[in-house]
Amino acid sequence: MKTLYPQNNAARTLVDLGGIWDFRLEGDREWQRISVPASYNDQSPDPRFRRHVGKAEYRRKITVPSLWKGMRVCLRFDGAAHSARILLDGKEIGSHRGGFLPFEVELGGILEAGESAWLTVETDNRINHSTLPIGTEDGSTFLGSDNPGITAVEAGKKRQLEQGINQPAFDFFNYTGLQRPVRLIATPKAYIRDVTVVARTDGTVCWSAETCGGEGQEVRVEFLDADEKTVAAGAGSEGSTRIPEPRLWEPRPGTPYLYTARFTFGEDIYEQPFGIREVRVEGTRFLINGKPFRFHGPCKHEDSAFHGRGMDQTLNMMDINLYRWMHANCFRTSHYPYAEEMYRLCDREGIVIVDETPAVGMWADENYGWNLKPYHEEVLKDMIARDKNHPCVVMWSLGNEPDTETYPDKAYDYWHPLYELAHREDPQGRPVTLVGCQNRYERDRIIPAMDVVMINRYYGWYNLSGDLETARYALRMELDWWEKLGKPLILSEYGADTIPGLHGAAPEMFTEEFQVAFYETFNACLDEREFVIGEMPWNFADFSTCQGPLRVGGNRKGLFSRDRQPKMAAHYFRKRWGEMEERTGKQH
Ligand code: BDP
Repeated sequence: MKTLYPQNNAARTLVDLGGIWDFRLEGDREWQRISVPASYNDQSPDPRFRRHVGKAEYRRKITVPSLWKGMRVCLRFDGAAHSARILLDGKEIGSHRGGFLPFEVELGGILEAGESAWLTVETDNRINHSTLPIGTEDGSTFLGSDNPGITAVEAGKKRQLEQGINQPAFDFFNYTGLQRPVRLIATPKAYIRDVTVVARTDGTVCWSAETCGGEGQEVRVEFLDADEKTVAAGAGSEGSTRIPEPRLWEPRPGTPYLYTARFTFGEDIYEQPFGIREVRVEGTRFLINGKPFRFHGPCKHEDSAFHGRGMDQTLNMMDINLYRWMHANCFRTSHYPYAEEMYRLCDREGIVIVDETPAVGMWADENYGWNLKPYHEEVLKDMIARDKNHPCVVMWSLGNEPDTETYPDKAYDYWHPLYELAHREDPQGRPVTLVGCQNRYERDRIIPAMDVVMINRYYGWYNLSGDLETARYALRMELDWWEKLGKPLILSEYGADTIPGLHGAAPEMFTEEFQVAFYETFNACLDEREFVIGEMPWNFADFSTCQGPLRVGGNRKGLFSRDRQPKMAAHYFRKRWGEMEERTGKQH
């Protein structure tokens, strides 16, 4: 669904519905209290909140201000995981599938200015082979050992399934609920539905705007520089013009200069920030504004204590400041599109984003994804529609670690049309990738077909465990193979679980010394190769996962602890990336 990021301006207004709502888990009669936006799972000591499988209900009273008379009013949900039904005074007025992208529900003809009603949102956190992200359907766990054939274990699994088990096919906790802002928004009746801005480094800007209603009205657009001075203008629902002496949006350590396109249509106004920057893959290089860009920054999760996956601007600010502290210049939104506020912040901070769909946990069978494809296409389109204007977004990731080797042809037939779709949908023509897992890479047909090869590798951790000498040997051997492809490669995940405060003069697994030695080993191999254009350690910070014998209080591969305190490896990367930044800085 196309829905512009809500804004307050001379024509539009909004009411943030964040705060304490009524809440109950399916089957409960009593209402409790819950904070929105946030995942509900970690807001109570009641273990049922954490373990809950199925539906949950949120409720609060809403009032459309009488001042909004004559305006178009709707509810805007930035993300309700994983699906939601919206009811007003008990009557369903909308629904949405997928927890990481926004949707609107129109209130026109349902609730008028000056009226109040009870808003109920019913969320559902169940995941399976038809959802994104994906859940296992046989109850098998991502992290545990299933002990096939052991009678009592099999019987136990059967019982779990009967009682409604919800196993993620991915390695992050299945946080859910109203995790992102909910707002009442008002626009003029005839309004701007969508805007697109594509700017080239020579100053050419193409725009388009979709409008609803307002027959005979014309779209006008003004382009403002960062001092709010008008530098170009145009009229019509699409067109192009030229910005004189264009100032480019450069990633850190350059200046992420932002312009604003102010669209007007009848009484409506929408202000779209944008940057002048071009992205292109040429040979084995990734060019931003014609200059080779090297990605260095850890992948993230939306994850923190109490909030779970809930949007938290203070956390976002701290995380981005830690990126700056480390001299990191990018991250991948592993493994789902993040809250819009984060992209807006990165536009301003010059942090580059690889934007990923929630396609994580893709299994392989004879029917490879047949029941998922149309929905996956919709999610990809909606993600691109939401994020297309952000200068910080430089590449699309179709998904993370699908099985691409069991049925390589089927995997190709599933993913390649999505690759083409992403190219068709993106007005800025950004490169497209798919993140591959540790596999028999020679069998893989689809990862090599991407514009940039992104691979996750754990030599020395999940395999060749603790033996970094051999890990180096194996990694070199694999890199030799990829080098022949002649495409740019990013190591999109590599890392080692590390318990802060656990030390060993001889670096052994789980110690802070081992994490540093692991990265030194990998990085030495990456530094040998020109076609390697990026390194994305896994992960920025420790994060919550489902339970399993491989996880002690979650995934501990963070460079930082979950409360954002640096491990030794964070200092190591700070030094490494600081030196890289200095070298890049000199080229500016
Ligand atoms: C990779 C996954 C990531 C995991 C990581 C790990 O892409 O989601 O958290 O492994 O095991 O395979 O730490």
